[in-house]
Amino acid sequence: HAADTFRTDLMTITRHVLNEQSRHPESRGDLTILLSHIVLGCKFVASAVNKAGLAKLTGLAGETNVQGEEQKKLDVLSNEVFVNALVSSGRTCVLVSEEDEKATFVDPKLRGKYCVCFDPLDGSSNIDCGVSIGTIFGIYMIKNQDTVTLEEVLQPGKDMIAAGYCMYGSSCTLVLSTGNGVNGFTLDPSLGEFIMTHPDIKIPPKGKIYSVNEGNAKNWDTPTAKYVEKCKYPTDGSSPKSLRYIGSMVADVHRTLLYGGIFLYPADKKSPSGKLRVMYEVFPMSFLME
Ligand code: P6P
Repeated sequence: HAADTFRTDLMTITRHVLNEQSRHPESRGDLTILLSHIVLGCKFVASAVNKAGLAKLTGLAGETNVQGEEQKKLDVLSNEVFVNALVSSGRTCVLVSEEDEKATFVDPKLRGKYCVCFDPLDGSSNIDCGVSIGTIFGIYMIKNQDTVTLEEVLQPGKDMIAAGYCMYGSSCTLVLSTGNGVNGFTLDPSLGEFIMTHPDIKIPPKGKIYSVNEGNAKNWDTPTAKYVEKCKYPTDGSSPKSLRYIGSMVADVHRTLLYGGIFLYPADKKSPSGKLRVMYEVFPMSFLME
């Protein structure tokens, strides 16, 4: 029984990433170092997100906090945390963040061979009501180390080498793939470690849930409207699907990955090219789903 109580062979994200690295003897461990910096960023943001509500109560998140410093909004803070973590890893050369108008070209002295596209805090409009939010990231290997240009972050999604998200919800869950399966890790705050809780995640082949913002129905094109109608009024005698829509992509995708079904944000009259951003929402989530 004691063995059950104190399991010490826990698989942590650090051990998992190192195991993955050992599958590539030629690897110098650059991706391992990069991922460890991203993991640290996630731990920091998890802590800040969990305190955000309380900070408001204690007046820390007003215009200025007790030290008279202007209290940063969570998405601004998260962006600074990830930019600093990625730059200081010494393994990146160009960064694209949802929070920044322009790409960040890393100082040549600190440059590495990876490009990272990320949304530091996706769904941040949901923060104040405590709905799950998350960080989404996608990683490319630079194609031309000598002249780093924007082209490096405009690579096709199929060239992405790793992607993941960290969901800040009832628990802090990090889902990661470096191209060899998808694994989920849950932060144990008492250890400060992400423990593998969802090994080798595979989306169930069939699902009973559809996830779409029905409020956009007026703007849908006919094929979309017909598809959603079929979810609600199946013509093959199957039971209608359930609608679950959180409005935070990380939470909607995470539920879909674990429970199955479909998450869709179709292009419509209001957003003719769709709403979700290709570089740091669609490509990373597609990488994980695929
Ligand atoms: P809507 C959040 O702002 C976001 O980018 C995604 O996280 C989410 O899936 C989507 O927008 C929600 O959009 O129009 O349904 O509120």
